[in-house]
Amino acid sequence: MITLTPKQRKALSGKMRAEVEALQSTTAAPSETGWQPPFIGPIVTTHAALMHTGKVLFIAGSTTDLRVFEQVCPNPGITQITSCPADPNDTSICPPWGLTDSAAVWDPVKNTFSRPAIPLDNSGKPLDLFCVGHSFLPDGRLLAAGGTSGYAADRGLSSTVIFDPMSERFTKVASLNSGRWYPTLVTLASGRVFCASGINNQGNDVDFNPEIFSEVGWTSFSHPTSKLPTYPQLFLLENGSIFYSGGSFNENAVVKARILTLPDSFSKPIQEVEVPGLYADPHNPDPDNPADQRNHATSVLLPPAQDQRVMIVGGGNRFLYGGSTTDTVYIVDLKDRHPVYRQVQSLSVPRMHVNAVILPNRTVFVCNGSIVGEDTSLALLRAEIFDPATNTWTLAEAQGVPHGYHSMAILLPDGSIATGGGTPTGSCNEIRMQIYRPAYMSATRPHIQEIPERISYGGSFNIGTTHARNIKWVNLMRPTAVTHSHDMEQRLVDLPITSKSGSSLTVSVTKNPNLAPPGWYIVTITDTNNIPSVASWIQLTA
Ligand SMILES: [Cu+2]
Repeated sequence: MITLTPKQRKALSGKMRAEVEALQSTTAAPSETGWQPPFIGPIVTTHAALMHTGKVLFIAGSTTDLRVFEQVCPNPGITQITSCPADPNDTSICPPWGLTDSAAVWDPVKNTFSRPAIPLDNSGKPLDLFCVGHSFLPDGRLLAAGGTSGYAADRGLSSTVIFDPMSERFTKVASLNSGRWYPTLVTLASGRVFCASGINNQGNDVDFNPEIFSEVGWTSFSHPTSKLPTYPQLFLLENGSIFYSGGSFNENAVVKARILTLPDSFSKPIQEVEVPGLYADPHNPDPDNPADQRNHATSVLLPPAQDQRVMIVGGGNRFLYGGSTTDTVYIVDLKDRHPVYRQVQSLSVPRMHVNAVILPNRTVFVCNGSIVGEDTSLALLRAEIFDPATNTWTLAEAQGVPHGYHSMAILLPDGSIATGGGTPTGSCNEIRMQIYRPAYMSATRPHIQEIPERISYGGSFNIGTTHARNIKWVNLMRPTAVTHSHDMEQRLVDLPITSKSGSSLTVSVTKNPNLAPPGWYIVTITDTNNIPSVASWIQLTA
């Protein structure tokens, strides 16, 4: 962990000032690569999910109870490229009206927004979808469970909604058995969805009895897990177990990283095995030590998913707003008989409220966050790119907009990354967004000319491409569903190439739905220069 002196902090922000000012300038033009000029998004993008229509669902809900203020953060010199409705009287989707209590659908190609209606609660008010958990169902609809029922104590909603990307509508389905504020959802091999943690209806404790969503609604396990923190960073493993990486929302002084194995019946206990190596003092994790707390660290199943390596990056101590942070990075190989976290190269600076995005060239892009809690003056940090083949980081350019607590970053089908969100110290809503275009976007890219719409487990299929001879990887990538530094969905599964001709590749699909749960994916091909194609959508079914 690095502790910065005030002088170091000043030097750090000074070093990047020119770069950031250039980025924020009204005269900044879009460029082929790097961060693009900021633009105004539709709402504060606390939650984001890439749908198989190519559009992105954003959910704000009340987002930290700022609804009465609708306060927008200062945004110097931004380029406003939001499309507003043709009818000048219709301001419903144009900021600064209605930034919260809402959701929005963004078309990243046209840069237009629409606003889906939120289902109502029993008293006729829109459900507050702030702090739901979300993951995809096999048909591509997004399941979103829990949320906010009040702030007097932070109380969890039990309602569950489904967003259909085709009709772009929410519908209400069977509620959870418990209120859950800050739960994590994991889509399982069966297409059912596991839900853990979240603060209950009374706001007095986390509900530690996980539930599973199926065709009959939610069913609870009768035995509790250990006291998993809120928004536990969970990953489905190839054997069907679930890994808790140690990353979470807010305070976690009790429960260390572990593997949870679900029983074959709801009445049996969930088995838990601790994964050591992450804590300075394994017997006594320190709530004031960011390296022990990992508050708003980010965790990622490194590409390809077949390697079963999870990386945890940065994070803070128990304080959201002013918390000290760590630059340390650890990786665990979950194929080992007795997996242990091992330290790898650190970030260039400590940071929390970070996001990690798997790129189609099999690197991981890390951005957002601040060196201290939600301090925006220490938030205009360089992005950093991790190469899992060498376990090393490369620095990218600094961001022009601070995105701290309640921010997001997602991969778009063209290979760029969209960032947005943030509610610095609860004082305003950051509605600027920014796109990062990795270096590969200016290269000559391979193209997918032909690909099936649907594939199944254990089969093989052909991809038509004139670049077939130069393709080294075919990637099956699950689209993102991210909030609070944790993407509950993204993973990159290798599709091994079994044969090549001049104009086509044949690849095989894993037999194991734990490795790639049923649902919609994007497929990309990467050439021998590490240049990936634009993505094509495909549905993986049983
Ligand atoms: Cu939050």
